[in-house]
Amino acid sequence: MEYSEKYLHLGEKVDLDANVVCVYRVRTELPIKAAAAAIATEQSTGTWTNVSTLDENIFEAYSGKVIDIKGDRCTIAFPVEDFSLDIGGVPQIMSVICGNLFGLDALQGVRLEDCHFPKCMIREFKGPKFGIAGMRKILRRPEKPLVGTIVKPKIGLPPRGYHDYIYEAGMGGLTNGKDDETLSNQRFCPLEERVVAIAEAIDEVRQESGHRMMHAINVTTRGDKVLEVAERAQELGATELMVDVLTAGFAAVQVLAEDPSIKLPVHVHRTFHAAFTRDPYHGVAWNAFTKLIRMCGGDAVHIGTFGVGKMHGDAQEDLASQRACTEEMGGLRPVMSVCSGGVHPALVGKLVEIGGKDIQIQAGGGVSGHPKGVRGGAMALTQAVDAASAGIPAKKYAKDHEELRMALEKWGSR
Ligand code: RUB
Repeated sequence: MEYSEKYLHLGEKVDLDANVVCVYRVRTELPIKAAAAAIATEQSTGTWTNVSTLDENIFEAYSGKVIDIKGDRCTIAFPVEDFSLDIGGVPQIMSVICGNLFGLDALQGVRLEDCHFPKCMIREFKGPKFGIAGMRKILRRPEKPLVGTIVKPKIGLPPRGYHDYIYEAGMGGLTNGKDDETLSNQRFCPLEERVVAIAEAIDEVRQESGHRMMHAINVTTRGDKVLEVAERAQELGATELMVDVLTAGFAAVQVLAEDPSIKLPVHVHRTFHAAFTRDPYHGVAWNAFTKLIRMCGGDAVHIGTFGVGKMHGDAQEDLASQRACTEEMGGLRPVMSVCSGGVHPALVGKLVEIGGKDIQIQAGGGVSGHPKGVRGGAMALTQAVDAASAGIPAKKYAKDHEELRMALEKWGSR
């Protein structure tokens, strides 16, 4: 293989308004400069050998440039002209910044750790319609973390079961409910009937207690159908939509966020992500994809539980994803970070301590596994969030909050 030194521009200043800048962690037996040049080459103007058709003008205008190397990390700038947003969009961005490079035989591992997009590209995306502020407004919950549940069991309940679960959850104080990622339109729970049942439950909660709630209906499906399914769900009373972004594709989020017919927040689940986020030496860090989801218009995005829940995770990585949700990004609205996976009331204090109040804390088993059922579990989780928001340790708050006390007794030592 012939890696051209021409792709090395170490120390050169790069125009952040005219380049997509990516950081890769590389594991290789090659000299790191050669490995970095190999990535820049493969992802822009080159291939494994010099080609007679690459003239200087093309090289100058479109080649990726290695601008920094620190330890096993290299930074590569790709000119905006390498990207095609009208036709291409996020799939084309991915083909450049996280495409063939993963398969290069000369690298034992490579991981996209972060990426920066110039304003001129971000401007081409609308971003979230609601985001943190919009969701808080709908729910009349200006400050405290949103507190939600994933209906369990994951599959099997009929529509009436969803009604009863969400009614109990709402009466227990939860602001959010959601379908699980494997639930769709199975025979035991047709989507349309589920939407209606859940809408009824949310209305009943509001009429009886004044409490507002939303529930994300999983509309993940083949690309040419997602808008149709979402429109139907909305028509029947859905209050929020959910998409599994990695199995459906980024375009599924984007169409729901950008199509004027859809007037609901979009909850973005990330089932499948650990196949490429878990290995620290190979794959993609979630914060990089979080930026793309924000550009596509996700209103709430799973970011993990800062290492405290059931899913493998790391506080620093999840904080980086949370920053990707909220940091200034070409004027796009900040996105709600969703902390989910093995969450229960005893973990809430830690989640708020690490992630602050702009998070959606949600629990499936940590609600419906409560000794007093869904309502008791919802009350316990709500009490835990109230305690953490007021800076009161859960154990202290539990002294005069029975549901929280029972939850801590069941799960507190885990
Ligand atoms: C939650 C659950 C969610 C995961 C996804 O159920 O199974 O799908 O949170 O994890 P429970 P992530 O609360 O019973 O564990 O957000 O890391 O993708």
